[in-house]
Amino acid sequence: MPYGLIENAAVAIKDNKIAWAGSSNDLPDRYEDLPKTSLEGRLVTPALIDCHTHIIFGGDRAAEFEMRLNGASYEEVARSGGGIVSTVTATRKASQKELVQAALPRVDAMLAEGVTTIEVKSGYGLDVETELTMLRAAREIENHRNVRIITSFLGAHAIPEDYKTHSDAYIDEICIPALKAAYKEGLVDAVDGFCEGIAFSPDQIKRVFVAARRLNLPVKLHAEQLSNLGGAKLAAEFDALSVDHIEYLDENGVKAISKSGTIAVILPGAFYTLRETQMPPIELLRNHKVPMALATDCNPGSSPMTSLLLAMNMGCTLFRMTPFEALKGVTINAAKALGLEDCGSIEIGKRAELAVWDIRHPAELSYRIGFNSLHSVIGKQQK
Ligand code: DI6
Ligand code: FE
Repeated sequence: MPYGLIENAAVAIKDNKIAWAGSSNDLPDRYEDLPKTSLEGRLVTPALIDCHTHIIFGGDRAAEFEMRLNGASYEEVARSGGGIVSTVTATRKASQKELVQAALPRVDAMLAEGVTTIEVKSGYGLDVETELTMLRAAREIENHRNVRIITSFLGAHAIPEDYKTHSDAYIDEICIPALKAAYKEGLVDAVDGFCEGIAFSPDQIKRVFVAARRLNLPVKLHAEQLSNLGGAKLAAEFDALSVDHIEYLDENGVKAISKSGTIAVILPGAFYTLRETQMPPIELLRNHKVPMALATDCNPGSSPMTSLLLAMNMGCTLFRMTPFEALKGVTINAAKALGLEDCGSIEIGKRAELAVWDIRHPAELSYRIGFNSLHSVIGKQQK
């Protein structure tokens, strides 16, 4: 049965872990004494995982969105202080507390759709102090909400104004020192980069990855989003957890990540916002058995989206992913993209984090547009 769907199922939970799952007729006697909750025939899935977000940032870019729709050119937007630079400026000005307060409503929107794990990147500081502040803010979210936060250091996200003409020096003087300082404080779960003509070259990313390897940290990469620089192949050489965006990934790149066991993270929110026309190579990924994940890419520029359910719908409608692939993309494959083995499926020993839905069939999660059928979330999340 696709989805491994079980009618009239029961799940036994002990010590916040799944102790047993199967048909309720087969529930072993030893669980009879546990307190019971009836879900009245509702559908249960693993709780959702958003494995790629930039949810911590200062300010917003609504004004520039409006400017562009009123006919302003990219240059005019940039000259009036718009674009990623404006987010960097606003993020540097914000305190840790302000960054957390600004992020919480976005976090709440995700939690309301059954998400219990969110990956959060740095990358709008681009100086040592602000990169650290962003990661501290990300970790602090766990003190305010019942959610598990996984961090990625993204110092190599964009070239700050004062390093425009010498981005190599940025890698040496800011990015790698910031990574080391963040690691020392326990703020880094993985190391990410943006490998692109408008950002960093494969050679520069490689230096960041070498630094990550020395610290024993896993890597992932924004690769092949706007062009094909061979970022995915480089990431595969470092056994990357994931390569993300990948609209311009070709078959050689797909082969490389299939060998390294790297997850392909599909981000339809950015594709949609940028009105991209190059589709990620879903069929090639399928043929080479590369597991696919789906995420919001929540960020103020290319994906101001907080709905993982909408990302599922877009993955299906824009990219022809199947609803089954979409659900795996926000559960088990999203867990793998974060290197997590204790969540993402309903299996004995995993964290008891379940989403309960007012639907009959799992395809309804991807089929609806802008409708939230979450009934409740079960299970206390533990870090
Ligand atoms: N790829 C993107 O689409 C965003 N970052 C990245 O690496 C853009 C971020 C922004 O415009 O604020
Ligand atoms: Fe991103």
